[in-house]
Amino acid sequence: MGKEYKRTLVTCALPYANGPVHIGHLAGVYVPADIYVRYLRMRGNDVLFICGSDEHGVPITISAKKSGCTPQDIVDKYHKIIKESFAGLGINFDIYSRTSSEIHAETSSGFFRKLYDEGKFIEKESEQYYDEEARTFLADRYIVGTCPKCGNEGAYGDQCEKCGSTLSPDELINPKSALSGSQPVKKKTRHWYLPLDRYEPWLKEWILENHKEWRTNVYGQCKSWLDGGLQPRAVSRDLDWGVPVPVEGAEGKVLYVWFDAPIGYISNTKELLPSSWEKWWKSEDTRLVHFIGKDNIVFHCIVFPSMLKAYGGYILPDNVPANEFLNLEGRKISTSRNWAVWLNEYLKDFPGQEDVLRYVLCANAPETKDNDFTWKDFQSRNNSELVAILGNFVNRAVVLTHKYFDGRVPANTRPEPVDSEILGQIPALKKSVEENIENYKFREALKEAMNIARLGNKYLTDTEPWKVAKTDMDRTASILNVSLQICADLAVVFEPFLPFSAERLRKILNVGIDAGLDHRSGEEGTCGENIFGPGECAALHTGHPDTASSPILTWEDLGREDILPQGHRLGEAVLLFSKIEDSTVEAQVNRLEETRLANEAAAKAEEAMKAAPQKPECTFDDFSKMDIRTATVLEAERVPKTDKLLKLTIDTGIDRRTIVSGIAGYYTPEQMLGRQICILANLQPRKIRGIESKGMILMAKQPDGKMRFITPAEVLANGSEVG
Ligand code: B3M
Ligand code: ZN
Repeated sequence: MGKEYKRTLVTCALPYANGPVHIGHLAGVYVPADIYVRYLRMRGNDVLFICGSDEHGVPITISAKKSGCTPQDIVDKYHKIIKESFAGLGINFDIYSRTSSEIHAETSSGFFRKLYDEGKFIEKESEQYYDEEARTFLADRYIVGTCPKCGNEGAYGDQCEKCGSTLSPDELINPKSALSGSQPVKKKTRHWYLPLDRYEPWLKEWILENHKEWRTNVYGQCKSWLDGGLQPRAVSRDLDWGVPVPVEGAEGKVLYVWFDAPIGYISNTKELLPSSWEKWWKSEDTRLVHFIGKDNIVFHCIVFPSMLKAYGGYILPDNVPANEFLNLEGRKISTSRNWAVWLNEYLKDFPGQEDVLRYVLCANAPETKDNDFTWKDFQSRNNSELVAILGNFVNRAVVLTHKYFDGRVPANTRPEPVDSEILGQIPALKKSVEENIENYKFREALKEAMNIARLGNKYLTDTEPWKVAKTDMDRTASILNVSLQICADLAVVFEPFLPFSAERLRKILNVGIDAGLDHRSGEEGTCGENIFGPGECAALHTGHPDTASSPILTWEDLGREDILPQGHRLGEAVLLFSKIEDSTVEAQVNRLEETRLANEAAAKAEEAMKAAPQKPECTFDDFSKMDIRTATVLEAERVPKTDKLLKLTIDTGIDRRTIVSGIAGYYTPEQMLGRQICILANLQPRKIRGIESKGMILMAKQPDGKMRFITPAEVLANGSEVG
């Protein structure tokens, strides 16, 4: 693993607290990070695992406005949901705090103030859109208008979601405030900028020269940003939600969310280890690794490192293993369209099957390219890999040991060459698991771990101890002894990947594990504001077996041929995994189908809601030729042999006349009687189905296609001129 470090600090992207986490987040960031941390700890490393909710930013204020509550209500709700669901999936952060915390406000504003006092910012006045009705500056996302690229009238000031173009508010046609709907005006405002261009030479050396080992997608994105030339980046915003800018006269301004959020890693560490956090962030003996999704690369490889460099005294990330994106059933996961598998819902729908999701998300992790999650694949990996290989092997080995040897590990009385041939393959698989995890290749590492289970399963199938037992109990003893050693290997190797199943397997084998959580050199036993309370920590971290004499396994035991001593008593045989039925998966697929149909209907309705584009301009003279009057319907009847036409007799205030109108699909003759309407009185008369029609009734076509009358708000004199 290159340079020797005394400790490793692992951070995970702070999820926005305006929705639950979904499988895309898990596959991209949290499952690989948890595997990495669990593994490092089992290898005896001193590791700190930091995360928390990212609670600022415009999306949260928009969610609050939409829900008619405060941003604090939104983040309180989702911080709790996210934190509990991470714990539910065994993502064992040492702390999961939040950026609306007091300590974060102090830390991030103190960070800003130091850079401000040392003149590390550029101060610039610029013109921004201001909503005079709402009396607030408008963040880009709060400005809507017509996309100049595709004509989408619901484009935002920063992006058009229809054609994907990145926009600036000035590019929008007919910009409007999303808050009040009014036309925003340009107003001067002062902001602070981090001059990233000044750090370009240093970044080029630090990344492009010294971190060629970074993942291709990460290195490539950094290179294109650097080759493109960096610009000063705003670090403050005109918003009323966020960490206030700690400068006199900056009322109404907050730190830009991407300035304060990464500092959340530091404030969360301070919160957990008040007296020893600095060695984790300021000592060169610490290796810092950021786990993120690819959309966060620039912030973690360019912006945050430049901030740390500007501040001075902080370490920089040794690696940023960003994953690509996970799609769902062939479509991009979308929070706003509810096209996702939400972690909190999964845990409710699949109790006790946390590891199935961990397994599938790791096996399908988008490590080098976007990948796809399908419920069919979820089911088949569970049934044909976890159940049929890992679970089946363990169950057969244990059940047969209970059957023939009273549940105790038998002596290896009749070894044969095939035994050592099988066991001899495990050290190489162990090494491959280690190398792949240490190089952030978790998919490959999982496959190699699974190959140990495949080995065992094939060994049992080939040696058929249930048949051998009929004639040679000594050989049966050896076969089961070997099989149980492999089960013990699995109880160790799957701890990082499938901690729940590994724990269950250790219970079956009646062994413990040293998961290495006690190596942390922070405040001993401090769990801080973390996911597991102090009591739970011990259970999860070491999982002591029920008898003092039972072995406590360590990573180093993996690959040994005598992990379980002869005579060791096993626990009860229980199935590690259960089959997932078609009906279970169909229910999930149906839910997604309902979501898709609902999205389609919503998109259609939204499309329909959009007013038809304006007609070409007309002159005032054109308009003055039209004689629009109020009128009242006196009689109404259907026109025979048509289903669309009504024949109306109306009082126009000028005369009584007949108008034939195509509104029979929307109104009955009875509904028409006595109704006051507006008509175009001087439309040239024409014969419709043999009836002379003089004039036209003015109707408004609705988004649903129905026609509605333009009816005066109060009863007016017939013949009133409309102008
Ligand atoms: N809140 C997550 C995202 O962009 C963002 C990460 C912050 S990490 C400091 O989805
Ligand atoms: Zn567009």
